[in-house]
Amino acid sequence: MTAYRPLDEEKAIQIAREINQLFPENAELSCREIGDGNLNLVFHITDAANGASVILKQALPYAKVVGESWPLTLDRARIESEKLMLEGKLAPGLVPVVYHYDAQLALTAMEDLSSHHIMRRGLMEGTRYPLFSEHISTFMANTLFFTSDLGMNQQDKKQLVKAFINPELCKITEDLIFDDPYTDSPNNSYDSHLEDAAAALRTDGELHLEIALLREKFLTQAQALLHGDLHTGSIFATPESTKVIDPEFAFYGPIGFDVGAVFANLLLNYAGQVHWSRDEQERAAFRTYLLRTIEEIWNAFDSKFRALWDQHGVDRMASSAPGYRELYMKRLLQDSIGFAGAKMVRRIVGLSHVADIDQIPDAAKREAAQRLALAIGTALIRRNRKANSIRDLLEIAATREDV
Ligand code: SR1
Ligand code: MG
Repeated sequence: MTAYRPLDEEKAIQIAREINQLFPENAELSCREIGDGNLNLVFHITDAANGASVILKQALPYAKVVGESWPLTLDRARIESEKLMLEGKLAPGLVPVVYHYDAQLALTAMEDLSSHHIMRRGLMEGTRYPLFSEHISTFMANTLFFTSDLGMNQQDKKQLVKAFINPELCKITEDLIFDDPYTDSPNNSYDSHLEDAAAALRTDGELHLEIALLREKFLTQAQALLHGDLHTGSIFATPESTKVIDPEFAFYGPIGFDVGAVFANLLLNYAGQVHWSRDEQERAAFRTYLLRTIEEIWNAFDSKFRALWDQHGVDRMASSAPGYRELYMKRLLQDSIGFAGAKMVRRIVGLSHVADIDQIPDAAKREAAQRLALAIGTALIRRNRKANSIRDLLEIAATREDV
């Protein structure tokens, strides 16, 4: 049995050679560590002779973004590889293929997606993804419906809940999204020009009530097996293709948390367009594109989820009780809007930000983007339980002004 050790590039090549049939026996392999996320090592291994390549992703026993003082379970590598394989069955073509999982090394070998770009980067460069709403709505409808009590055997579901218990990574979310931004936490991090806005978050009782209710949902509602961290940095895309990666935060939680993550990250890019667009005309056009994408995602998700319910629903009461489905879908929308708001706020004042905003070099423009993101985020949180339609979210975004 191989004991756990963090790999370097040389050892990663050795491991890749041992994986059945990935490369010819005497292949000359080269390797680069390319991980730019918060938690893991990622090795890109290539065989220049035939263009074959693979990604090896290894969990570190601590959060890389903070250092060894923040220990973190290696079990997240198992969760990630099992979730990727399940997603591959439920949403074929929308996730990388897993070739191999090594429990001792906390390592997953998977399809290299170098032909794609991280969607967050693409949006920052002004790339449009015309098929994204179609793809991500299918990904979410299929993975969420078929792991919920609506779409799978309810005893088997309880076994899945057990297999995907993920307390340490859930705790990160509980702290970083549903607590720290609303208190004077040492985890928080924000530019000093935002001190007034950060202070206001700490004393806003109305906001705290909504966050407490969203937090309760996150803590208690085992509605479906979530991706758990579905931001645009967890999505590889081209205009024709979408691949969702990085489900190490997977656990049984409220469906709106995944849907809201997608909305939040499109809206964070919307706020960042104060810098990323060349002029006002381009900014208005790109923002319109982003809002249209959100609307398309919700509408497609809503109709695909309902269609799956019609064709594959397993819960007699849920399918027959008058008004139940309308109420269920309305609550999903409201949750998605609330979670989207909470996710926007954490990316401005909490630990771990987004490049769409943080990489704006001009301080005045960065501040404008941050304030716009906070204005949209807090308004979404306030509106969530009162929302009736995706147009509530669109109206909130479109009527908040750049400052
Ligand atoms: C300490 S981990 C910080 C963040 O990175 C991940 O992508 C999650 O979003 C988490 O909250
Ligand atoms: Mg991640």
